[in-house]
Amino acid sequence: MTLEGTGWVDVRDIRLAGSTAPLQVTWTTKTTWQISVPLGVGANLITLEALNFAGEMVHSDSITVTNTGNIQVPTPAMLVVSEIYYNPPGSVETTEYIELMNASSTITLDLSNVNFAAGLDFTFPGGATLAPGARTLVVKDVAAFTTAFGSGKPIAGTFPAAFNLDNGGGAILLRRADGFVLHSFEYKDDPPWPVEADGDGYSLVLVNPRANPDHDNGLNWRASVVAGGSPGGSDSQSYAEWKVANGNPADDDDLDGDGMSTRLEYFLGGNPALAEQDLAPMIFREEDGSFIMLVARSASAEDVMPVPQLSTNLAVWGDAEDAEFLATERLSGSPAKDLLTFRVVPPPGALQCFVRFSFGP
Ligand SMILES: [Ca+2]
Ligand SMILES: [Ca+2]
Ligand SMILES: [Ca+2]
Ligand SMILES: [Ca+2]
Repeated sequence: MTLEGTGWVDVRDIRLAGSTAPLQVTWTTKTTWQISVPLGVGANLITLEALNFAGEMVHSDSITVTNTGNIQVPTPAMLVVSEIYYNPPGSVETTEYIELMNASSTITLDLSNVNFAAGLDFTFPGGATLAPGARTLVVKDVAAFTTAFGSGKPIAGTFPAAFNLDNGGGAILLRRADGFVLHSFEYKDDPPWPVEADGDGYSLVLVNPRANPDHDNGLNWRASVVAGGSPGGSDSQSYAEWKVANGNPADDDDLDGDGMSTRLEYFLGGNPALAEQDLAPMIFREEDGSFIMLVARSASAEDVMPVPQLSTNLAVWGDAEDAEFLATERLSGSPAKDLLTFRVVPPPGALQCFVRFSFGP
């Protein structure tokens, strides 16, 4: 929403109370200004503070605005960092990008003054919005990006001139205009994060972006399906789309008799019409009694996640809360899939212990 005001001579910056970052002010004449402020749904108490040239607060004023539309300020679950291309091949890394996604299916997000801070310094302009399901990009270099990925991508802006996404991993801090932290995490280039994104030309892609994934957990990231990733779009395939492409078998069918249901074939990267005995998860017992559990995950599958489970009696099963995610490794062949490795340690004093995977969302 745009607010207008007059006066306030000797005013250098205007900010929202509680924020240290100034708003973008448009001076329409010498004494009148316009600013765009983000709005949540319902009543919004907006307090503006004016700073003079010495950085001192010289004026403060409040107004209550009621937002009855379906545009609102982002929450961490709604606005996600969906893709990071931090290490393009070669020594010239001008095709780097970072992608944000509106994970909501109904709400348009107000990106006014949403900003990356620390390292990557970028602020979305006042009035910027992101439609439900849409994505937006901040890129290193528009010309190099367009040469690599084509034109027509939703580019919001560029990195600061000297900035590159660190090839050794780095901190990402995404904040709202009011200073609220949407996401603060560190992407990594070492296991269990996908190492294919570290120099093999793949991007990091957030898994299950609509499920409010913890951005700090490497299990919630994968390498892109193809090198270069999918800037501005998605490289995943919904279960419904995949089923249609595979003759629309029923969810629980096992037409090829390999022990994997239709839904499991989707998740594991299998073919529902081809018996693949090697699709089954593998479990080994180490000398110290811990279990090493391996399972494939289709790179393009969504809305499902492997969860190691544990039982001491085969009757009651629970998630193995302390399961350690060790590694992900891209397997050869098509479709693209990754082999995930976990370690599960039996509970102390357990006389016997059993493990399995569940594939819940
Ligand atoms: Ca880089
Ligand atoms: Ca993408
Ligand atoms: Ca099957
Ligand atoms: Ca199969």
